[in-house]
Amino acid sequence: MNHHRSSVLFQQAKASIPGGVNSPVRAFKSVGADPLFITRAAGCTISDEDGNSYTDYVGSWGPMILGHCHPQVVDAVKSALEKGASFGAPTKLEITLAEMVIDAVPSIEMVRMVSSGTEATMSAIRLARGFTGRDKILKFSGCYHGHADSLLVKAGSGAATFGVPDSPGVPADFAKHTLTGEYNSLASVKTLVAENPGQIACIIVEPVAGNMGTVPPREGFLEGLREICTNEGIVLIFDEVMSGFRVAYGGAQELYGITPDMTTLGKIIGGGLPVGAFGGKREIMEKLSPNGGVYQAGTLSGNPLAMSAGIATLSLLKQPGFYSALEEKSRAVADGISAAAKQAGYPIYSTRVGSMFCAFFTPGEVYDWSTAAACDTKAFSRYFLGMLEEGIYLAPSQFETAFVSAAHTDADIERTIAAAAKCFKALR
Ligand code: KE4
Repeated sequence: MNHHRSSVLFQQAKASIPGGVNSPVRAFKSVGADPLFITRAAGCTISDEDGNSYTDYVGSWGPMILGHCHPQVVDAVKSALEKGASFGAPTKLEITLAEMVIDAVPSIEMVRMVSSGTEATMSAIRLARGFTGRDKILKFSGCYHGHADSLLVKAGSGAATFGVPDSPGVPADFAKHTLTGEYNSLASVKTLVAENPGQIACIIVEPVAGNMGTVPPREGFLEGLREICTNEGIVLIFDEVMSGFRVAYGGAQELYGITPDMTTLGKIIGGGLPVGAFGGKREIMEKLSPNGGVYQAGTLSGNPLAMSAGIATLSLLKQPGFYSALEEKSRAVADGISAAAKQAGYPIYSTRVGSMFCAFFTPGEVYDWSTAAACDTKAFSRYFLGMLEEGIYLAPSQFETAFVSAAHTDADIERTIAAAAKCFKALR
């Protein structure tokens, strides 16, 4: 495929935009290629500046569960725009979406809208600290919760259980309040909690990890976190920015039957427009300004265009049979790719939760960051570029999740599996 125009645009973009992109993972750095510049998308098809079209499994990193340009979402945004793009004042639309979220996710008694997942997690953590009066937080290696300073932290080396910055610009004084456990390891959590008694405000976790590839929670992991948080007075935050309305209408907490104290949301609830949200128990949420003292704000929070897209999207997801139909498509494509790898004699470890799936380029089980990091990323890159040549658009990193939409047809899935078979054979 010819990508000339995209490459020319990428060079031009790099002169005015750092790295030529407005979010790093889009730069295709980890797969050693120039990114494609997209002109349009419809259904599960995305098209680039050179006139190439691809079957899309990125779906804007999760939001496009209906597929691109669903007519009811497009119409909802168009009619909202004709009434005004933004007022900076309350609207009925915000009540409608808030009530839909509360209806979908029973653990959420009140919810505040923001404009990104990062804002949602940053604000939820501040609220948990304000509610508990504690400073420390606990996250997990391999989980990503956006780019707020307290979350760009990695485990301190050796005995130091304090976090250390994972990015220049994050002061050590901020990082030291962030503890890092190992995903699927309750033992690591119990050790950190014992070492920091009465000091941890919250544990924030992706109930289905989607930012180290797709890593499901092992039996008992989420239940164990719930028990520890209940016993220790720690706020349990499920970061469902990716899994919310993705793995079930009520998110991973519905799928696994675990009730967090707070939930963060994003992606799908904006239907492709900028929306994040954080919500939870009334007694916690009431601590938020203007009622309580924990400050949080946003010029475009609850924006009428974004609310309209979210309302239209959730209305369609709520239709009977939506998730069961998506489950069948997702099973078909993930199992088909896994079978193609096996047939080619190429070892991968395949994971899937609902319409989130991943092929890990390793023969062993992947259940946390260290086992994910052992993957052959060079082989993944060759697979990614091979699939792109076959017209299949995957996330340009081994440590991301592939997403199936309602717009993927059986023909799209068959073409994807055939492309994977060809690419795995070429890797041998
Ligand atoms: P945003 O600030 O990007 O809207 O959301 C941050 C975030 C929070 N929590 C979870 C579980 C997330 O997956 C994300 C963002 N996901 C990445 C994809 N791995 C967004 C893609 C990007 O950074 O460009």
